[in-house]
Amino acid sequence: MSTLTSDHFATLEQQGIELPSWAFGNSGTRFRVFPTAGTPRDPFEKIADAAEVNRHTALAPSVALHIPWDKVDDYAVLRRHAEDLGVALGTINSNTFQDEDYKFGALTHHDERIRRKAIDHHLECVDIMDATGSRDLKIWLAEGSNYPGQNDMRARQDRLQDSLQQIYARLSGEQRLVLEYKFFEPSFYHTDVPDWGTSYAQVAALGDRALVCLDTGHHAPGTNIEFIVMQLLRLGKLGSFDFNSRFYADDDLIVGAADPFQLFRIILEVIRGGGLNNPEVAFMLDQCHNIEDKIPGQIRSVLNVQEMTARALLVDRAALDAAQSANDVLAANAVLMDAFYTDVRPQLAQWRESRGLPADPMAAYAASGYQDRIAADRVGGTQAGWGA
Ligand code: PSV
Ligand code: MN
Repeated sequence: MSTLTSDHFATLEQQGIELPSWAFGNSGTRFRVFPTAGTPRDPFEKIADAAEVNRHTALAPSVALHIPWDKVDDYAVLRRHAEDLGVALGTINSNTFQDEDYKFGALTHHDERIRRKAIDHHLECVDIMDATGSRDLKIWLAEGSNYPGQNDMRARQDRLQDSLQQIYARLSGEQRLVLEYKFFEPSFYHTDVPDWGTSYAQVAALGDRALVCLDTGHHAPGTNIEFIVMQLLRLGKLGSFDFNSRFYADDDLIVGAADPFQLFRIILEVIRGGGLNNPEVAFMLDQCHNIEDKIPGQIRSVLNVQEMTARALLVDRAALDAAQSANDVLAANAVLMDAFYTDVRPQLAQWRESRGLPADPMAAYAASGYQDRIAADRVGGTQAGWGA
């Protein structure tokens, strides 16, 4: 049975996972959005909830914003509010999927007025990054077509590159652009950025500060995601993760819930490729909590990432190398499985306590009374959700 060492704990102590502001708002499927008592009404309340996750875990030092959902009059005030609560404002996500004008595309649109509008939205996002101190602009595009012949796919790639160049040119200093891919939805015939190869080709043509964002829910069933992780790290182009779980499509469920072994394998490749606790590779969640409580949902998520990181750190690299060199297939596989099957939870609980954190953050949150307080306090107003 493997045991976590002080070196492992030193590595785990550095881990930070960015939370999505939208995880704290109401969400649902196209069938129903279920409201929850205490749901934030504005970005200030979303950040307060995110800070609560960090308070119980010390794992979530920053919060990603989505524009226009998280628009405020004064971003300096929002930034101070976050900092007062012990968290930072993180990635700025653009949104070109909820405006009437973008029905047939945004950054790829053949209508120059609409494409200009979409580019300008991204330039506004960079203005916001300047005010929030955010490093990354994350772009996910809901663009594509539903029917063969509907669009000139080639011309759209060219317009996309031109649009991205204009956005990239606006970045300054340490700022970066990360381009997320997704194989389908909302378009079903073709998607303009469907896979890591397309994202890579688009960002490689921009420059060093343009990278790929890998959302774990955005692949066809059976895809070997850890291979993509390996390849992007090898190419120096893995900018960030959107972590979540999927059973069927872009389910946005809790990371590590559907397939903990897949999360373990992904993190193993992150470690192998030098991406763990590497500021160049941002760990973020991109989840929605439709039926479960949102703050505990986020606590569970960051704990799952921590737990699988701990298990991946336990892989005996020397034994693995030896088994691989000897073509000992079963021994090599056994090295991985030994680490994966190690229950690290008791050790992690003890370690948390030694750092003044709750041994069981889920229980500590439940006992904290925070949920009852926000349910009592946040009365009136409009609860945040998709589009608000
Ligand atoms: C698209 O499905 C996506 O993964 C993108 O990251 C969006 O910004 C996010 O979900 C919205 O929930
Ligand atoms: Mn995503």
